[in-house]
Amino acid sequence: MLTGRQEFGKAIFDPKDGRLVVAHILVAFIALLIGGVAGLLQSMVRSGTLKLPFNIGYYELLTAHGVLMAIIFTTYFIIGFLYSGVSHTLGGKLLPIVNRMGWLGFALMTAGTALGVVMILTGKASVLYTFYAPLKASPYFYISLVFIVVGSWISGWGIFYQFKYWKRMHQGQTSPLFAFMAVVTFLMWQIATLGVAAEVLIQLIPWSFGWVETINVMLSRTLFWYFGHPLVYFWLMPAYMCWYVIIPKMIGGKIYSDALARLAFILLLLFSIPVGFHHQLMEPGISPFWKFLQVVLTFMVVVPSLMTAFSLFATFELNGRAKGAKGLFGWVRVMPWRDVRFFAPFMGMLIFIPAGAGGLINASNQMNAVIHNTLWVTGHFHLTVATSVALTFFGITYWLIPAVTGRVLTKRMNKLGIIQTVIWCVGMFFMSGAMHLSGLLGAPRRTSFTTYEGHADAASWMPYYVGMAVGGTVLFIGVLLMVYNVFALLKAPQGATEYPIGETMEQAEATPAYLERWGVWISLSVILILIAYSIPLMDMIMHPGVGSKGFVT
Ligand code: HAS
Ligand code: CU
Repeated sequence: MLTGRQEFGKAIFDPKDGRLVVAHILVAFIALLIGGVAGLLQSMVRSGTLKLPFNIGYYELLTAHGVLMAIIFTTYFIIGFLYSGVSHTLGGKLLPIVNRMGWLGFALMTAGTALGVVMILTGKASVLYTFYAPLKASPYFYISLVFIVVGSWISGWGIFYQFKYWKRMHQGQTSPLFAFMAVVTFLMWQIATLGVAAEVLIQLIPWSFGWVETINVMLSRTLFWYFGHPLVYFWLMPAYMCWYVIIPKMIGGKIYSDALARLAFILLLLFSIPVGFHHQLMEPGISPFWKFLQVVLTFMVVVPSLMTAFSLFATFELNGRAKGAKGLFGWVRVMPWRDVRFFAPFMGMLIFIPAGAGGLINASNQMNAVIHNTLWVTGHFHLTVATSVALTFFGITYWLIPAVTGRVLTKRMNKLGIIQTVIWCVGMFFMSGAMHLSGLLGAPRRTSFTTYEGHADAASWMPYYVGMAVGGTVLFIGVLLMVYNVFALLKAPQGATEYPIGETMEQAEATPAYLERWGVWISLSVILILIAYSIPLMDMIMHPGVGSKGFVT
């Protein structure tokens, strides 16, 4: 258990790599801060309690909130976290070229982010974070996305490079679990982002420059969701990396099975991508058979999450029994509840149970008809990405910053971290709960209309809007405290914090070498994508219907 004796091990993190990691983490949390401000303001503007200068309205603020929280915060944090673990587990230092690739990726993404934020706040890209056509943004907004995606590619290639180099130097050895997972995550990202790259380069940019008059909306949404669903797993997989690799160490236990963890990640690679239609179940223009097929695959991608849940319970229980705990839930007592580095990710796990269950509801065609385009969906993703994933990332921060900067987590910081976690859970309980319930009553998402001109149903939503506002305000305090914590961690007392990588249990089976047969897994992934997408995509291209011109709100 780490509580009470954080200063152990020797400080081992390479300072050059440390700077790269800290740069990513800092931008991530600055994005969280600005995104949080935008989140608070959009609710005030929507409810009419605030009017902002420069015509900054609900859609501008909601776009800024979504892009900064869901895309910028996550991507920067993930790259920083994965680079730190790759540096630590693959040789203790990044190759100079990999470090430089990390900085190049960082520079491109940051240029893209700055351009994108300016476009959004000046009202030239009020298209929300999914940037659905026929809503049209300035071409420079789409160009900013190109910078962000290409930057993330270069960072991902850096991870591949370091991994390949390590494998060459360690012929016949199994790679470290963390590094393996980092490679799978970025392989998945690489394949998935091809969809959004095609959408942006072939469709959106020529259309927003006016080189072509109209756009094939169906095709653009399909390319988006080809990317958009794996996007959510790109957020989730690093959280799973913490749950599988870091958490066992935090609780003083062992990883239940290295092989199972790798298999779960391979399944996530295979099944994350050919499932985008579960976001398009209510759209015309896709025949039911292909929706059905992708829903089946969607239920397949649940399997690795259930494996993860199983594996975590196994780790927890075996750890408990090793420490003398008895009974079905005896293990609960021996967990380090007072250590934020465990507590925050654990709350993420716990909340992922109802969050995932909500996902299963969404994916069921008939129930999707009830909740699609309602605030229920907003509630769903505030539990998944904004709680399970975000709390896990927060929990990581409390040891990651100390580990890479040669500092220690103080008792006071730990306490502030626990308070921050509780604030987050309480805020989310009210906000996401109210979103789920009002969604069931039909309250729509993505609209600044709150009263629907006196429509009878709209009155029933009002109490929930109050709940959302209360929860949102609590969460805003949570954002402020988290950002304070990050800066305080950067100034924490110097010392040595070990990078906490768990070990596999002695009794666990050996890891089969076929899990690293990348050619096989990539081919299988491509085959599944071709099966799920070829015919419907061909259909959309050959029968484009009437293209749409752009709309600007
Ligand atoms: Fe989702 C919409 C289906 C997971 C994010 N999702 C969204 C959107 C986002 C999002 C952002 O089928 C909105 C996009 C937009 O703007 O339109 N989602 C699913 C399904 C899953 C799922 C089937 N979603 C996620 C994750 C996300 C995320 C993860 C972010 C990180 N989602 C949908 C569908 C829609 C959708 C439809 C479209 C809705 C519509 O109509 O627009 C599954 O992968 C979930 C599987 C998860 C589980 C839970 C496993 C539990 C674990 C924890 C164990 C806990 C322990 C602790 C061990 C089965 C691993 C226990 C301790 C104790 C003491 C008890
Ligand atoms: Cu999805």
